[in-house]
Amino acid sequence: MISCRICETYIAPFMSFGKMPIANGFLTPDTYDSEYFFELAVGYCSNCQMVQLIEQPDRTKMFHDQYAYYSSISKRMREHFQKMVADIFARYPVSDNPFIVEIGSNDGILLQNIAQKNMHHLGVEPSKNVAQVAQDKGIQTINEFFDRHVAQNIASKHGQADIIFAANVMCHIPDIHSVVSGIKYLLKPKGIFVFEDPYLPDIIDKISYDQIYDEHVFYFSLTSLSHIFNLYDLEIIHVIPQDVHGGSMRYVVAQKNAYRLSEALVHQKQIEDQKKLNHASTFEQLRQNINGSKLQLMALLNDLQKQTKRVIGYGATSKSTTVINYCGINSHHIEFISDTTPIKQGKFTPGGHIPVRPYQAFSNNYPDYALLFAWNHKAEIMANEDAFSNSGGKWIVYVPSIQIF
Ligand code: DWN
Ligand code: SAH
Repeated sequence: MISCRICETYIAPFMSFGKMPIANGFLTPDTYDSEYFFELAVGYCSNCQMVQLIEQPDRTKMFHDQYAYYSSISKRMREHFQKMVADIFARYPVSDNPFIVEIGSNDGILLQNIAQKNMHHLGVEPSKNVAQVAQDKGIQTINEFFDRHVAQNIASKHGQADIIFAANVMCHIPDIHSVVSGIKYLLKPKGIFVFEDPYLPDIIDKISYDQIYDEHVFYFSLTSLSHIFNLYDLEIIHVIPQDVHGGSMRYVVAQKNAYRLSEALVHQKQIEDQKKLNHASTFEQLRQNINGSKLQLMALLNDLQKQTKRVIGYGATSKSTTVINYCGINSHHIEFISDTTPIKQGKFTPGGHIPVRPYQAFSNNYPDYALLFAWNHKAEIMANEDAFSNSGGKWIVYVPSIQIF
């Protein structure tokens, strides 16, 4: 049992995935002995409905100077953030000399679209190596974990912000009270806070349980988020569903009563109310579905192993750490995982210790099957991989169900 990070109600886990390593903790054999593990388990709060990890490793174990996720690796995501910035500026015109902040700015994938306009901006990014990439592009970035204290420092140095962006980072920060109170402080009276994160109903519907790993301490819904913003006199004024990262929601937040609430928001709330996100049966069903997905995937991989088929993994994602360790996938099932990120190449996956190799290891010697761990980038990857399919190669996906194509 833990107490809810939002409202302190007691929470029991509805599912445990067993011992799990750090999702982005790619390693070399000399450090296998000191590899860190924790129990990956999730629960939901019966009061405020926030779904959350029972235990999360210390943030310095996850975000440091060797952080393995470089956002700009995906062309599709670069285009996504370019369009996001354009859409937000079109819908919410800013004053003459605006100040734009981004929390979790990584390698500058989003802020580069602001810096190009010569606008006053600031990224807040604790992982030094990715922050450095942004700084090298001329993007103003401070190497800090955002919280209330950092927000106050930013406001005293730069003034309040017109827009605060945050993509795939709000769900990473356990002290959400400090973050939301910092946002309240930093935002101008008519400013907006725009953020997006994986959406709980998508995870439930698609059984995309691999979104559950150390970095993701929260699994948001409109209902659970409304509760926390309300405590700080902020409100969600608009939502726009996104098809990136397997189903995300973009939320626009403002000071209470500063803007009219959108029809899309009212509509989404109605949809969510039918999802029974406060029922134990919803999460018991999810637990059973996750277990079923594991059994089917392992039956397939064991069968292919018996047939001595060559199988490789495609994309050494954070998500794959949950699948590999929960299902018990090892280097007998999967020869190696192909990944385009230099920092991951030549290393071994967390826990499962499957080799990670450059893309050429795949393209120079096509396997019989490729297990698509980067299933959220399926459209982008399929557009590039005709030659593999034409060679007779087959894809395996496991979200929303186990399929071979
Ligand atoms: O929330 C988070 C999201 C935004 O990014 C973070 N906590 C960590 C990370 O999660 P992830 O690692 O699951 O993200 P991706 O975007 O699914 O990772 C894709 C991986 O696949 C990268 O390592 C790059 C690789 N890749 C590849 O080898 N070939 C990707 C593409 C598109 C490709 O063509
Ligand atoms: N926004 C990018 C990166 C998402 S990965 C994208 O959508 O692609 C999550 C990022 O949040 C990492 O770069 C990590 O270092 C950063 N992060 C983690 N905790 C943070 C905190 N407290 N404040 C700011 N950034 C944080």
